[in-house]
Amino acid sequence: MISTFTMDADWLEFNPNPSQPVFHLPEGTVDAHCHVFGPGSVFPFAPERKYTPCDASKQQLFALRDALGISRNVVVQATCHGSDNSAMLDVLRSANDAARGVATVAPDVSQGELNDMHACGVRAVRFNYVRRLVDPEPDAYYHRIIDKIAPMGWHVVVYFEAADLAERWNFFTSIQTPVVVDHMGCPDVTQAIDGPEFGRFIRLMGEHENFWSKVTCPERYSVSGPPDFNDAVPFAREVVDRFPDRVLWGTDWPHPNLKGYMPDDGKIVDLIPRIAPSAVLQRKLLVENPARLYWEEG
Ligand code: 0GY
Repeated sequence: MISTFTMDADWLEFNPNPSQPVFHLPEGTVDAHCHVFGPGSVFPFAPERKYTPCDASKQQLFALRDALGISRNVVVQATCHGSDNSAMLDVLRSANDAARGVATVAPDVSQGELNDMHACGVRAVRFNYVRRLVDPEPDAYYHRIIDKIAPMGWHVVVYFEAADLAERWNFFTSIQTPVVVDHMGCPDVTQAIDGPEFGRFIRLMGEHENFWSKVTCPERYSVSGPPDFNDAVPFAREVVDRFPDRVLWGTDWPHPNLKGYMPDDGKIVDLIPRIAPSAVLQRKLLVENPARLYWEEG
């Protein structure tokens, strides 16, 4: 039976015709944060999802990759697919080693399932604490998952809102694997960059060398808005300046749950020189760091 889904009435579809970026991405650039949605007729969305998106297929992801000059992708399991990773794994199988995956799994996932995912290119699990997307679980739930994935050399990706970091601090800092923080901890960019909230995130990164940060989504957190996102870009630059060997960049395509504004992915690429101003920083952010975390074994 073919499932059909109707996207949410206020869903903003991704821009199908991104502009050609002015900034030339270095050879080997990794888009370390992107998703696929369905297509729902092939990979049905999860019954427990909190949003129903438009379809965003692997073919469309690969077309964006090639149009922007990106070499490889890290595909993050989207919450609208719950813990059914089929759509994400299908991308990995089609990408011929040019994609890695971040899965969502439950504690009862079997070793056989994990091994199959590893063979496809999965190297991490995501723990999501954003309540408009999921209902977070108690720490014990995530500990059971860590016990299974850590011996495989996988790491943990965490998505949380800045105001929740204090509450999660003890659990996060107990994790022994690398921990990648999505979207630089979702800063409230109306607060001072040297204020207590972003300061807590900087302290997390500074005191715990197993923590990495994606400097993704200035467009998501900006209040001043397009085209320059002048309030949010300095937060990304601060993280790159302080922790150049533990930062990752990504498009966040197809930009789930944005309201009011859908970015042009070519313009997202053009923010990079403002986030990482030198060629050395750009190579670390775009090429060397993601290659080390996602493609090197052992
Ligand atoms: C993102 C952000 C969002 C959604 C998801 O998995 C997801 O549903 O990650 C969001 O709505 O903030 O990382 O793309």
